Amino acid sequence: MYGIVSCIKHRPNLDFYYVTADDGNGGLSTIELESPLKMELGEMVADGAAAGPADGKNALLRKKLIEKAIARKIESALKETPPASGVNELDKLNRKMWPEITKGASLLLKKFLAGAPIVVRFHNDADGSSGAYSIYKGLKDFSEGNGRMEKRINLFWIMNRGVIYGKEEANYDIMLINAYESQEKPLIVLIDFGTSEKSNEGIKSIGRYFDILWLDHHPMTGNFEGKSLEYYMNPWMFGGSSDYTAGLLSSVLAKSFSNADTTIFKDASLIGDYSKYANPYKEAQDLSALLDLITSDASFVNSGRNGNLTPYEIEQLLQDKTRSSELAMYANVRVAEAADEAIPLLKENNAGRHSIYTLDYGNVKEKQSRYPLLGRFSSKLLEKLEKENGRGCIVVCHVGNFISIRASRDVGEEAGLVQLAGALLERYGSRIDSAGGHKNAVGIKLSGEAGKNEILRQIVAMIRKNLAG
Ligand SMILES: [Mn+2]
Repeated sequence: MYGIVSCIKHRPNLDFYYVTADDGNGGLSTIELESPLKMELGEMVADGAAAGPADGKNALLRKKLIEKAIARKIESALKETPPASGVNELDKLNRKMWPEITKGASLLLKKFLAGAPIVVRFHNDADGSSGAYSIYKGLKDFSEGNGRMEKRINLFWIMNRGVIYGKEEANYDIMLINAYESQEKPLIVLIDFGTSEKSNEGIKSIGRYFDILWLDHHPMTGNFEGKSLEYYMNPWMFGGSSDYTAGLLSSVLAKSFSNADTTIFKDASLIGDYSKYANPYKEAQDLSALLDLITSDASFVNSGRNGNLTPYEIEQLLQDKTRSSELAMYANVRVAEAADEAIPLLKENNAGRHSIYTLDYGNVKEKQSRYPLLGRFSSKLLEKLEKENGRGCIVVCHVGNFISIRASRDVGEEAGLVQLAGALLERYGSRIDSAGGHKNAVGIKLSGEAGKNEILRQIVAMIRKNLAG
């Protein structure tokens, strides 16, 4: 067996190496080793020791052989057809997206096998975390018998608070991979990130350092530059909609190269995002509530160490059946209580056949916990009002710098929520950090609380106008 040094982590005393090794029989593995000997990228390694220089004709030949072995391994892993979903519309979409999905999967596997640094960033909600977990399960299944996937030090999972990939996020990710030298360009996977123009700067600054695999399902509006990336995929490009969640997309991608069972995560993502494809059964509902809780406030899982959440931690939590069902129950109860408390505090505005309810969430929220986050709470409140009133409506909740708008399924389009986000940005651009979402859900982050009331009044006025027209 021989391999080549494909990635190096430089450390003060002992460098850390990834070696992509070919056993000559079509078997391929990515081995990690520490060595006091200085090795170079592309250097040949046999039995754990340097076995030849990295330069010259031989090195090139070896590199080609390994590349071929990687390509062979990917080809044999990729499935011919998408997994059957049981829903006609989804099967159709999956078939249309399949070439893009398998192209994305090939890229992911190539980086993974070549030991390149990989950063997976996901939105902190049930959808985003389901997506990240599905990718994790897929890679774990794929690397079965190939050891240590969980401990791989150059595979980073980062929960992202929000749906913007800005300069700050970009700088952080560049810093993460700075200690590495890699034959393959590092990869970043972005899951459930939205299509804000505010991400353009982040995209621009990582282009030199990363290949980008972007899995999303938000409507593609404005001058978002991510959509022209080579590995950008979004059901909207294939006649689908936001109902096809990022968690579902990631799950299909994971299944394109593995036998990982990600079904319940896919289902939790559909429930979490109120997709029309959601199939609400108890286990998936509980998982969705649980993910929502721990992505809002990771201290439920990791005692607040750093506020990050990784698939390893999710996996560990789910193995503890008692703890995870307790937490799911707590999440459900806490959200229901908050919605109950909110009802008497609502202000109602009439808009034709519908009502627009506004709420200062600061009067409801527990100060000591992040849970429930404003967006999730707004969805629950909407659900409760729909049930109580027996008809659709709109809720506008706000706390601090954040405003969250939710519209019932049959009202959102008419209320013009997606266009509303754009109009607000145009009008109050300097006072808004971000605004965007789906036709039934919009989130707005203001740069400060000053002027919030004016913007709230404007939101209500615009929605009323749309509903009257
Ligand atoms: Mn989503």
